[in-house]
Amino acid sequence: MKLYYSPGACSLSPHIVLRELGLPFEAVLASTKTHKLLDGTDYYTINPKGYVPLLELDDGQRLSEGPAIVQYLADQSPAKGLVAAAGTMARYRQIEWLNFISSELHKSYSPLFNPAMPEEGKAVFRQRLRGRYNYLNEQLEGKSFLMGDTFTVPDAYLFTVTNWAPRVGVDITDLANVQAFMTRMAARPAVQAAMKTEGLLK
Ligand SMILES: N[C@@H](CCC(=O)N[C@@H](CS)C(=O)NCC(=O)O)C(=O)O
Repeated sequence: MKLYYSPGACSLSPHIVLRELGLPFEAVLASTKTHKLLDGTDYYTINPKGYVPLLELDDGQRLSEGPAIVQYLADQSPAKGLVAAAGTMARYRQIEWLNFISSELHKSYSPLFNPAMPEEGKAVFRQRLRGRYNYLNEQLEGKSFLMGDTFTVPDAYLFTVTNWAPRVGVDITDLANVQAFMTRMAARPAVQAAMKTEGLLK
């Protein structure tokens, strides 16, 4: 498999999942700034949406959208327990989290990276994010991960987007449960390996 990624972008989530699962893959840099691969290939010819992540399977099929990719990957190695079985309530809880992170967090961060967004607009999204993190902080009370004691795919996504907070002025340093979650995640060998590959850690 190939994972098209850009350093520190939301593609870090499936990157972490691939490493947690120990699946063989090639990480292919597709810069979100240039939309070009290192060999000059126009990334739009690979993914017409132009964004990462994109997973290319060994048979050439391509799968986009982070929440779909992480579920696909985790379903390849069900014994690892990174996603619950299809049809169970636990699976719907994981989808519920993935959708929350995608629509309520990820896409509220996106305008904060957009130089065309005026400061007043950014303030609205910072405030919205703060509200969502207050909720998350309550949800993480007494839990190590979103689903309880064990790491599952939404945790990789939550870690990935929350890592952006200090870069874009979202102050959540006082939210103890969120901070403990981030520290716990950052200590995982798979997270460190993914971050090293992306040049985010030495
Ligand atoms: N709906 C997509 C959104 C992916 C997305 O926003 N990717 C960003 C990086 S975090 C990107 O590649 N932006 C560059 C672009 O849109 O051209 C998903 O959930 O996978």
